[in-house]
Amino acid sequence: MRPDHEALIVIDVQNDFCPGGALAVAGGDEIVPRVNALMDEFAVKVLTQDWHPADHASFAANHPGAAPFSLTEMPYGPQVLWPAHCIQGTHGAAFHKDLATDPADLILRKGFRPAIDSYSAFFENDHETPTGLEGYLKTRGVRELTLVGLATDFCVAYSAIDAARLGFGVTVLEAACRAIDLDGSLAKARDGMRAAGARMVA
Ligand code: VGL
Ligand code: ZN
Repeated sequence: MRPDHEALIVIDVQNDFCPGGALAVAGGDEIVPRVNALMDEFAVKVLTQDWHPADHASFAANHPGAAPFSLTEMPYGPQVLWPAHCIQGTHGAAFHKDLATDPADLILRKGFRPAIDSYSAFFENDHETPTGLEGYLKTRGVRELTLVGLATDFCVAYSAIDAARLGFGVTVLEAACRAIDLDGSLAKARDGMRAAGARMVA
């Protein structure tokens, strides 16, 4: 068992990010057995859940004429417009049925404010509205994080970069992640995570 100052952070292992889902990540479901095994190893474990209202500003359908995967400008910067996904209370927003959720200490929901997206488990996409996860981990004495989940190039990367900036030691276990890879976003995200000081482990 890992010591109490280490936490496993499992990002968005939800139906909509798995094959058949609204924003399916290729092989998203393949990571579930590995993630479940990791849950047995860590004393502290947190699951995150992308959790959007139906009128969320990140959905292309809420921008007349906009195509899914196109870019728009939000008050906080550029934003990809996604197919509607992870709508609160729907099957798509639920965790993959084989993910072991019972062992989790905390399930952190994010992206619930209609006007702002939240890729990172720590800050919304304005990079200043906190989710509260920093306080949760630091008050529990956690200093080292292992990140796994979906998608490597969006929610995992934003979380890893924020965590490193907040002073956590960060390891990203790529074997237990899968990427969307939109226009080279995976290569860019890996460079960004490395530059922020995250340890990338195959
Ligand atoms: C995610 C796009 C939109 C993710 C969430 O979990 O990586 N990506 N919402
Ligand atoms: Zn989302």
